[in-house]
Amino acid sequence: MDNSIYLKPSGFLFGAAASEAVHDGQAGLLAGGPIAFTLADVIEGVPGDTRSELRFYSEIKASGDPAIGGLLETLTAPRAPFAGLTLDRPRIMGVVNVTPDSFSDGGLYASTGEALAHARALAGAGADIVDIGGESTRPGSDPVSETEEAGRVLPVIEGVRDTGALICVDTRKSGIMWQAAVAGARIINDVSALTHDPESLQAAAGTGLPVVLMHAQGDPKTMQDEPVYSDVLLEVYDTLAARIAACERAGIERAKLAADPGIGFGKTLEHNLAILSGLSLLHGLGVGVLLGVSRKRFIGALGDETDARAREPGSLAAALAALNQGVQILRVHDVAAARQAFTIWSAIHA
Ligand code: 9MG
Repeated sequence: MDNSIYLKPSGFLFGAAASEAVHDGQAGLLAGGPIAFTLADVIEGVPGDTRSELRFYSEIKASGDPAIGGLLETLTAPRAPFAGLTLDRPRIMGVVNVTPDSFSDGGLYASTGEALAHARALAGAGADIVDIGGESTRPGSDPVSETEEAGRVLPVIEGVRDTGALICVDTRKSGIMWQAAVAGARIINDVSALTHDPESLQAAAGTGLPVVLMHAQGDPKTMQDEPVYSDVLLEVYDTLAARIAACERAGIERAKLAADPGIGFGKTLEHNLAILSGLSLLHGLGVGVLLGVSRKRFIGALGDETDARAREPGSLAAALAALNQGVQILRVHDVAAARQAFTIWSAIHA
C-alpha cells in the first residue's frame, strides 16, 4: 500500500470559543461544524509503520503541502444532509431488532406486533431514524435465510411508514435491500459495508437509497475469535475509504454515504477503545460518521455489567464522548435517554 497521510484532529472548542478561533484562523470546523479543532496529529506512513507529529491547525493550513491541504479541506467541509437530515446537531437512530437472539434485547420484539409497537415508541420518543433488522449480527450468531429475514422486517417497515421517523433497513442481503426499499425504507444499514452479498453494491445503487457503510473484520459467527490489526484506527479508516470509493464507482454519490467504524465487530476491548479515542480522524473520509456503542460488550467489560439492558449509563457516556469528536449520528436502544442527554449536551455547547 502507498504511503498515506492521515489527520487526527484534537484540541476541540465549542460555541463562541469555536467561532472566534475559526474567525482568527486558529481553528477549523470539524466536518463544517459546530465543533472546531485547533490541533491535529499529522500521521504519515502505512498502518503499523507510521510517524506522527502533533501540529497546530494554523501551521498545518500554512504548510503548502497539497496532500495535507486537500485532506484538511475534506475534514473541514460541511457535510451534505444524510437522507434529508442535516448533520449540524446530533441525530438519533433507534434500534429495532426483530430477532429472537440479539445481545441487547434478544427476543423482546421478535413478533411483528411487538416490533411495530417498539418502532412506534422509538419514533415517538424522538428517533430521527428507526433501524429495523431481522438478522442478529451479535458475535457467534448464525445467518438467517432471505425468506426468514423478509418475513421479519417487511411487515414492520410497512407498519411504521407514517411515524415521521426515517426507516432504515439493517441488512447484508441485496434481495432484502430491494424489497425494503419498495416497502418504504429510506436508508440501508449494512454491517458488511456492501461486501457480504456480491449483488449488494449494485442493489444499493439501484434503490438510490443512502447507505451506512460499517466496518467489520470477519463474519459475525467468528469475528471475535482473534481479531488482529497492526493499527486498528488507520486500518478501519483505509477500509472505509476503499468502500466509499467502491460505492462511488458503482454510482452511489458520497453525499448518500455515512461511515461507521463498527464497534465490537471483529475488535477487542483495546481495539474498540483505540477507535473511540480517535474518532475525529474519520471525518477525513468526507462523509457523515455514525456510531453504535449502545449496550455493547466493551461497556459490560469495563463497567462489570453482564446484563446488556443495564448498560445505559456506560452507553450514554460513550455516546457523549463521541459527540465531543463530532460524530453526527448515534445508534441507540434507549432513544428517550439519548434524546435527553444530547439535548443537554447541545445546550451546553451552543
Ligand atoms: C446492526 N448493527 C449492530 N451494531 C451496529 C453498529 O455499531 N453500527 C451499525 N451501523 N449497525 C449495527
